Amino acid sequence: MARSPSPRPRLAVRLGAVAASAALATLAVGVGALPVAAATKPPVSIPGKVTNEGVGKVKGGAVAVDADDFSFDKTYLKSGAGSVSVTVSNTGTAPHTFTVAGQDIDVELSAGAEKTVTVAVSGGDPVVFYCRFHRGSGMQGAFFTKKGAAAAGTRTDSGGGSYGY
Ligand SMILES: [Cu+2]
Repeated sequence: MARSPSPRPRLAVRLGAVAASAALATLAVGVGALPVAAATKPPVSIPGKVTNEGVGKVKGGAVAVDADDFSFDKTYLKSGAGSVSVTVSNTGTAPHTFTVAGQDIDVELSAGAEKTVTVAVSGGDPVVFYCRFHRGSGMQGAFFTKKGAAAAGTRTDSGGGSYGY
């Protein structure tokens, strides 16, 4: 690469530093003024911790979901009842799974991999999907047809441990 000699390198550096600190100041003001949690409220409840990356929509019976480190984007997917073709892309660096209990869906994706599965969405309870490796850190989400519904699995069966009733 040819490096063009700048007549005033020091000035350029100084201007850059000023611009950067101005940008940082603007960012700080923005963060202080806006409550982050107001962005997306979970439309349905599912058991356990959920890292909420927002609400998406199934269009024409299909949707794309990113499996990232360590959440699904989007996390909640509004859908009509029926079969949904879900293309899952691992955009993270860790391996992830896309798993739906009770539907025999459990695909593993290495970093950069993409797989398509078909999920059956009913008009009733939300259909929960999760990553087997990182569910405990909030890597799960759900398809839903109605806001305000609660997943059947809201009972305490997700941890795999004994609660000793
Ligand atoms: Cu994962």
